[in-house]
Amino acid sequence: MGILNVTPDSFSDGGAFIALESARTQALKMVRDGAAIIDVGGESTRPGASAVSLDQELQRVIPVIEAIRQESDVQLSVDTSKADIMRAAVAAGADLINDVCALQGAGALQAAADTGATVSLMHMQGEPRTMQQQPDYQDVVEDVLGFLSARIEVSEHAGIDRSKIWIDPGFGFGKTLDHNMQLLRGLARFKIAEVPLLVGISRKSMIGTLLGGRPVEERLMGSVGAAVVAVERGADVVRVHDVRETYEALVGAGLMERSHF
Ligand code: 7PM
Repeated sequence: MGILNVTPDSFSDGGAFIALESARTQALKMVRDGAAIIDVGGESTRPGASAVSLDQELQRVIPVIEAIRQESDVQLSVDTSKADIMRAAVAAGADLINDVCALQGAGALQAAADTGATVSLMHMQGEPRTMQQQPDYQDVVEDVLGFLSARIEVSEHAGIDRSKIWIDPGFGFGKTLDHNMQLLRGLARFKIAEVPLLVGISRKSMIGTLLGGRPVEERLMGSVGAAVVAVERGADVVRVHDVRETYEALVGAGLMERSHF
């Protein structure tokens, strides 16, 4: 899964057309590089980010989904927690709803169920603005697994078929480095029958910290290493910025079922 950020900080301030054109080009490159899914996000989930209005998020995300859908059969994912964005994105051609709030937002469960799309349920402790202040667990693997199991049940109860549910432990979302490493070591615990496991570690601060405080642009090899070990331990999908490098490493490790080359 290649990450496509369509927040304004991702593109030069050249107006709406240039932003759309740049997003489209970037998405199609990720497809050529081996991505099976493109995750389109218009609301920044980073700690301390300012909230994006519904209209802003719609204007950023929907044209990009439509433009990619016109030119490629790649699976499209929308990274959102808002019910209205979910409905509009699926109508525009999205196949997957990637919700870091696990459908706990207002109307999200019903919206996701109504669309018939696949959903990815992620664990987060707290909320983005404050989640890194005091992360606390009894046993991070069991606590996160318990949350995800409960959200699977709630989702099924709302009418989402189990075959359309993915889970994600949410690396970095209300977790210390130690919590993240326990999750990575214990990743195999998240293999729940028939539920695909998604993992996002790419360029995250856990990689920077492990490498002695590397800035985000120097986290490529650490991120690729984490992606390879995550797949070896059972991840079905890895959400990454560096598609080509990650894809090649997974092929080299013998972890890709079918090579794209
Ligand atoms: C700052 C902090 C910027 C965190 C960006 C992020 C995930 C996700 C994100 C994930 C799923 C990032 C994150 N992370 N969706 N969206 N899983 N399913 O590093 O781990 O991209 S945003």
